[in-house]
Amino acid sequence: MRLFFDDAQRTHAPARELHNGAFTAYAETPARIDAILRAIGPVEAPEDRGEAPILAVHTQAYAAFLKDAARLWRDAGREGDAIPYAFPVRGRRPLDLTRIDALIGAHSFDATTPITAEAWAASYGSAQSALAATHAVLDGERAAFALCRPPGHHAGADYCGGYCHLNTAAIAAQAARDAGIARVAILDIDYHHGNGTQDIFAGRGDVFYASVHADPKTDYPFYWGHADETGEGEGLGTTLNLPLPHGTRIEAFRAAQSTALDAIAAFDPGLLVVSFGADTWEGDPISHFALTTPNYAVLAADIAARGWPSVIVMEGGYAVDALGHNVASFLSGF
Ligand code: OKP
Ligand code: ZN
Repeated sequence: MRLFFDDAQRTHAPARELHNGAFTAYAETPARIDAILRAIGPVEAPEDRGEAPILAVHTQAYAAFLKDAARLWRDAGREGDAIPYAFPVRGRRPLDLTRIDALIGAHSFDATTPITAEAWAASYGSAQSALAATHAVLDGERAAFALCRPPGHHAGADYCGGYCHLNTAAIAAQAARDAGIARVAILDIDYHHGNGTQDIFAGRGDVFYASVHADPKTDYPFYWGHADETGEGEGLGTTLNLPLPHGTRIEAFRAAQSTALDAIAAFDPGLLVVSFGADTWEGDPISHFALTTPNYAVLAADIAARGWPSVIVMEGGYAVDALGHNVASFLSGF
């Protein structure tokens, strides 16, 4: 399997995040990259396909904000990473605001996603890795893996959150659409619901989004991922949410994934994007499922058995010592 990663993806390294009312060490560290690389072996650097495939998903204003935020933060006399504190909860409308605190709140849905000076370059590399894997599959590979970090599935068209800036799964899916694949499906098996991916495609009938995740009644991101969210307008019926309780083990997870795969099969996609998170592992420090390392090969084999050309993008997984083994197990199942 071809594997893609860009060294620029290492550079984004926030110092701290707001967690349960206190600043703690940022969980989504560059060390995650080395853990995965040690386990999966040599990777290819992606070709640079420019900003167009990113702007096919994200707004120009949001991209400009990601590039500018750290400089605006410094210009305001601040040190460290840019962090929002005010959010336009009651309706978002196009106000011409320029103060950093107004911009960052308008382009964020949480306070746990600091914007560093390197956030754009690292996320741009992550997006290019996803695009390289997508084009490898479009060119005939059965499956390809993008070591995306920062992750992507919480990022919407014009907002960041959940350690994510650019939605790599959405960028991959849209690139496949733009290459002529009529129907694309996204299977999200990270522990957390991929609210950004859902938002991006909720109103579209050409991209199916299915997610197996921790119940948002108990887990972040709380406001998305409930079972009654099934899409809107032309996209009605092409969103499927399968929330599961704390303590979920392989039997229940595998059954839910089968339900998602059956729904995707009925949609009959020409290409599958898998948002893979290893934060469903039993020892993950911020999550509460109980999958084991060998379980990932089983889940991947179930996906591969469906026969769709598949692009795998990395999402979460925060138990750094086990992360590489969990990713290697998953890829072995393909
Ligand atoms: C990103 B991905 C609250 C912790 C929540 C954000 C989690 C983002 C997960 N105390 N922090 O889906 O793995
Ligand atoms: Zn996650």
